[in-house]
Amino acid sequence: MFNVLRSIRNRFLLELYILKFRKSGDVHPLAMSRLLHLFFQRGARPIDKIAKRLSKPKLDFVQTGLLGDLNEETWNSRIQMMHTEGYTVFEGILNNDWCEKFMQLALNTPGKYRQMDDGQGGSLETRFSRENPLSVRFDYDSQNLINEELVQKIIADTSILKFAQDYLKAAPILDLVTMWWHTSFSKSPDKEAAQWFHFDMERTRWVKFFFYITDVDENSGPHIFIPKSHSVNGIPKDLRTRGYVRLSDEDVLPFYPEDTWKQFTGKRGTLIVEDTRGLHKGKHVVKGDRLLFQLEFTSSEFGQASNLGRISKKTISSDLKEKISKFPSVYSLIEQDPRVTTEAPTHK
Ligand SMILES: O=C(O)CCC(=O)C(=O)O
Ligand SMILES: [Fe+2]
Repeated sequence: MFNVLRSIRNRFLLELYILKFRKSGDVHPLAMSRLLHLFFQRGARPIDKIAKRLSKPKLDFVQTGLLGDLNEETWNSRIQMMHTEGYTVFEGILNNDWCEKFMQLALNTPGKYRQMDDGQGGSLETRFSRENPLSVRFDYDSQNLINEELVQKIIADTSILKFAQDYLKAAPILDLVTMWWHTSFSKSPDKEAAQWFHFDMERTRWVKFFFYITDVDENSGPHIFIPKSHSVNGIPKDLRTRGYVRLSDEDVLPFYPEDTWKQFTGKRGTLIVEDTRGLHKGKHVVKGDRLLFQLEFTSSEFGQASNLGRISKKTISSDLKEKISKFPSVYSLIEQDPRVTTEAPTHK
């Protein structure tokens, strides 16, 4: 009885937050935890309904750029695969030159070692050392990435924007630009480093683009996804009711045997597009390391607060400037200096 009342209260408050968001664009700080509660109780169906209510009409993107070679049939079958399986993989999306440039960027840009489950690691801003890493994970801040020409080329790429849009069935909003290393520092998988199974649930609907910048084999920490686990009843209630926690392989095995898991080994330049509402993790690195660049697009800012940082007037490329003026809502989570948009970005 108490649980029923709690669920009704949660649903009611969530509805209030949604109304306020639609009116003012303000996201309540508890929006994400209310969404999570709804998901734990009822699965993804009601979340999808909210996503549909919050989504904005599609934008007119030209399909040229990194994914531009795909013909219509292949494009549609890839979008279809996203819907049925929850992922799709493209090889050779970034050429060697781009991967080299990303590598130089990673070695020259400061970031932070992440504190691990045992409390080790964690650092002030520093450079990453491939020879002597100090933790199992090293993260870069989006503020430092979005001012780079290379990154600006990718976030201005309309084939990527169109792919996100076609999957989301709504205008996309860029809400994550990140890059990180996984290393062999630890002997066992680390929860903090997302090396245990989990689902993401910070918004109502989103899609992630993972770009491998190093060659990834089965020892260097391939990304792992469980196909179809993104679907409306893909995460069984038994697992959902544990909350927003990391799950061990043993927790997951009764529902999804290991031979159903998809392990993505691949050359540098490989792109994995994935709906991380499904179960996923980065495999523990046994040998070597893995550098990954990632973008996320969402159909609504409702959920976890997000700010990608500021692009300075000095560093913005003319291409990105043009895209921001043409599609301000896609870049509404980036601050510009000064504003290059002609109209205020929408926040809904
Ligand atoms: O590092 C990985 O492969 C997992 C990353 C992850 O959980 C995420 O990006 O949501
Ligand atoms: Fe994740």
